Amino acid sequence: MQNNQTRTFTSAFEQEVYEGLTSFPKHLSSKYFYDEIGDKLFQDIMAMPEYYLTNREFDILEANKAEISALFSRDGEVFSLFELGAGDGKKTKILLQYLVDNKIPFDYRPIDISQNALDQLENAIKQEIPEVEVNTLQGTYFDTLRDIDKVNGRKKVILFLGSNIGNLLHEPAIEFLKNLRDSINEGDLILMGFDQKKNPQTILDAYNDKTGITEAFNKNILARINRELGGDFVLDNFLHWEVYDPETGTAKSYLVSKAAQRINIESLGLQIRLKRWETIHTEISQKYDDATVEWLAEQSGLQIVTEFADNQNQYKNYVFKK
Ligand code: AVJ
Repeated sequence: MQNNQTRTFTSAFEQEVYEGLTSFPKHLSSKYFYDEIGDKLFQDIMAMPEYYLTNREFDILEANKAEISALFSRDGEVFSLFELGAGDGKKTKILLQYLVDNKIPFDYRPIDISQNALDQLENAIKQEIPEVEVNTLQGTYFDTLRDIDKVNGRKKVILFLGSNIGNLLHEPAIEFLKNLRDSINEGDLILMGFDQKKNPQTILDAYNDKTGITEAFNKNILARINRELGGDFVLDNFLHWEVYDPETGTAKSYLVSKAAQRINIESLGLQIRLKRWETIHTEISQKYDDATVEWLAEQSGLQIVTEFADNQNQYKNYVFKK
C-alpha cells in the first residue's frame, strides 16, 4: 500500500484525484469535468431538450430584462457587471443587449479560470454587441473579486447563473455566499439562478438523457485522468447512474464499476482496485424551494431583494443584497 507514504503533488487535480480514489466511498470533484472536451460536452447538454435549466433561465431573463436592468442601474450610476463562470454568455447577452440598447452605462467583467473560455467569450461579444466594454478577469472567483474591490470604486453587480450553486452542498454553499457577501458593498447586487424542486422524473431525465451526452460528460473525468495523469480507465467498464431524492432536493451522479477491476494512474504512482458495483461519486446538483433559498440567504447574511420565476416555477433567479 502506498497510502501512508508522504507525497508531493504537482497540481490540485493530482492531489484531489489521489485523495478521492483512495477514500471510501470513492469520489471525484465535478469541477474537473471542465477541460476543453468537457466544456464542449456541457455546451451539448445545454442544447438538449431534456436539460430544461438553460431555456427556463433564458426565458426568465428575456421576460424580465427591463425590470432587472432597472434594478442594476437604479440611480443611473455606472456599474461593473461581474459574471462568475460565464461560459458562452448566451443568457448574459440578453442583458448586455438590453443595457446597450437603453444606453445604460456599465462595463462587463466575466471571470473564469480558463483564459481560453474568456478569449472566446470576448471575441463573441466584440462581434455581436461591439458597444459593450469587456474586461476579462482570469483567476479564481474570490481572488479576482477581492483584487477588483481595491482598484475599482464602481457599484458592483455579480451574476452567478445556471444554478451553478447547486454543485455545492448547503454548508459549502453558505461559505461561498458569505465570501460573495464579503466581496460586495452596500448598494451592490447579486443575481443568482436556483433550479427548483419539481417532478422527480423531469430532473432524472435532465441528468440521464437517452442519447448518452450526460454519460459522456460524467465519464470525461475518467478520460481526463487517462489523458493528463496517465490513467488506464476503460470507460465502458462503468455505468453512469443518476439518483434524485425528492425530499432533500439533491440529485447525485455516480460512476458504477460493472466489474472488479484494477486501475493504474502513472503520474500518481497509484494502483486502485474497484469491486464489482463499487461507486465513484462525481457530482451533486441541488434543487431548491423558497424556504431553502431563504435559509441560505439568512445563514450567509444576504437579503433577498426580489425573485423572478417562469410560469411553472421550474426555475428561479434571485436578487440579493448585503
Ligand atoms: C453547470 C453545475 C449547473 O448541475 O445542472 C449538467 C452541470 N451536470 N448535467 C448542473 C451538469 C450534468 C450543471 N451545472
